[in-house]
Formats: sequence, structure tokens, C-alpha cells
Amino acid sequence: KKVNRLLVTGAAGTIGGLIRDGVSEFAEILRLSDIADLGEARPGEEIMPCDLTDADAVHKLVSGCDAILHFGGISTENRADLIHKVNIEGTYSLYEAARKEGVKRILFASSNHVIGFHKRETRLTASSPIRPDGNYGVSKAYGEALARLYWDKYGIETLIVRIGSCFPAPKDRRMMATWMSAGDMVRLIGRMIDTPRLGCPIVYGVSDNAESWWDNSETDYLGWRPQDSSAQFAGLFDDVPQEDPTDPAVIWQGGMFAKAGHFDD
Ligand code: NAI
Ligand code: 15L
Repeated sequence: KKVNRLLVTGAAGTIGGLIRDGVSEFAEILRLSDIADLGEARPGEEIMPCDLTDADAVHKLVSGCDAILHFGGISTENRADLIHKVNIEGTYSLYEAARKEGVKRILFASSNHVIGFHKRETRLTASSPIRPDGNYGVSKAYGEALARLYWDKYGIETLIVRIGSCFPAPKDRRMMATWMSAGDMVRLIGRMIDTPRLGCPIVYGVSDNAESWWDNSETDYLGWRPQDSSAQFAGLFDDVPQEDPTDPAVIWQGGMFAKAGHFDD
């Protein structure tokens, strides 16, 4: 199935770059947006720079779109004031624009840092309590709550994806458990576009890795089954010292995000 115009925010970022080709098959026109350079528009693309902190610009950006993949924002821990402006106010502007313009389906790029203060031996589901591990995780919890409000009150459906680590390859031992391939992300977006009834599910964005802390059985109805696995990177960290089990970055699912002190000091 194809939508007419699909908006991708944060399109110049890591995930934006990884999915740019793959998601083009889901839309007649891909509207790519970022504050960073996106290069030349390829066939079927339109480039529309926009700062998410500018509510009027966000409204214009959303106008004329049929669905949105919201990847834009600050993607790691940072000062609370910056995170609030971009991730909280920016996401609010986007949902308000969607409500006013009648956009009915959104992907919200949430993060495992919403639940980063659970221990690794705890298996989480979509119903597990949130335990954000910093300013960044709190901003993603806000986005999840906002998505839920706009579903319950306005019937706007959101696929909430608590992304693990979506990169070309895992960068450390922890990411052997949290890694998500670009292909699995594109296939998940395909299910978001195709499924007749989406609702507002929370899905852990993770490939079929041998070690895993997250259980997506509550959202089986989406029909998304990850096909890749970090097993293809077996041995990648053999030269790196074993993890210290008493290290907070090893105890908590959020890793270094949970271990780090208060960012604003
Ligand atoms: P990234 O940092 O590479 O990309 C984010 C993009 O948002 C950047 O291109 C940046 O220029 C843009 N952006 C930042 N501030 C902006 C503003 N004021 N206005 C407009 N655009 C702005 O991050 P990445 O890795 O591609 O992640 C994409 C999304 O997925 C983010 O929301 C991130 O929080 C989330 N996520 C990513 C994970 C990963 O493993 N890559 C894991 C969990 C969540
Ligand atoms: C995230 O939320 C970040 O956006 C990404 O840069 C990674 O650090 C990822 O989580 C992770 O937990 O590995």
C-alpha cells in the first residue's frame, strides 16, 4: 500500500539516512525534513527544511501530508532546556498540526531510555512501568503520553517505537542485545502503513537478538516479526574487556545513559 505524501522529520539523521530508500516504496511523495542538510531531492522526494521549535513552520510542514514518521529531535542526553524546546514543545507542535490538518497516522520515535532504569534481567512488555533514565528519556515519555492522548481524544493513531540501538552495526556489547537493523525498521514502518487498525501500540524496536530484554507479544496483531539478528556480528567485541557486572552501565538497561549523572551540572 502507498500513502500519497509521507513526511519524515529528522530525515538527515542516522535512522533517516538508513531508511530513506526503503520507505520510498510506501509513498508517492516523501517529504523529507530536518535542520541539517539533506542534499538533493531524489525522484519522488521533496526537501522541506524546518526547525521543530518553530510551531508555524511545523504547521506548514505537516500540511498536505497523509502520515508522519517523527524521527526529528535531540537524540541523546542533553540540557533540560534544549530537550524541552525540541523534543517536548516540538513534538507538541507536530501533533497539534496533525490534529488541525487531519493527519491520522504517525510513528513516534521513542526510545529504550523511557525504560532505562529497569535491570537487564527484567523482561519488559508494553505494559511495564516507565523508568526514564534522564532528561532525554523523560522527553520521550512525554511524547508517548501525548500520542496516547491524541489517540484517545482525537482518533490519531500512533505507532510508538521504543527504539533500542538502530545503527548499521552494534557499537558495544550492550548493543548486541539492543540492536535493530535498518531492514527491520523499514518492515515495521511497512506494517504501520499497511495495518487496517493501528491504534496506539508501544513496540520495542529491536531485532531478533539472542539476548533480549523486551517482549513484543502484546502487539503481535501488527504482524511485525524482526528478521535480522545481531548474531551476524558475533565476535565483534572479543577484543574488548568483559563487562563488569557491578557497573551501573551493565546493571541498567539504559547503559551509560542510566549511569551518567545529572547533565545540567
Ligand atoms: P540523529 O541525531 O542522528 O537524528 C536526529 C535528527 O533530528 C538530526 O538530523 C537533527 O538535525 C534533527 N534535529 C535536531 N534538532 C532539530 C530541530 N530543532 N528541528 C528539526 N530537526 C532537528 O538521531 P537518530 O539516531 O537518527 O534517531 C532518530 C530518532 O530516533 C530520534 O528521535 C531518537 O531520539 C530516536 N532514537 C534513535 C535510536 C537509535 O538507536 N538510533 C534509539 C532510540 C531512539
Ligand atoms: C537512544 O535513544 C539514542 O538515540 C541512540 O543514540 C543510542 O544511544 C540508543 O538510544 C541506545 O540506547 O543504544
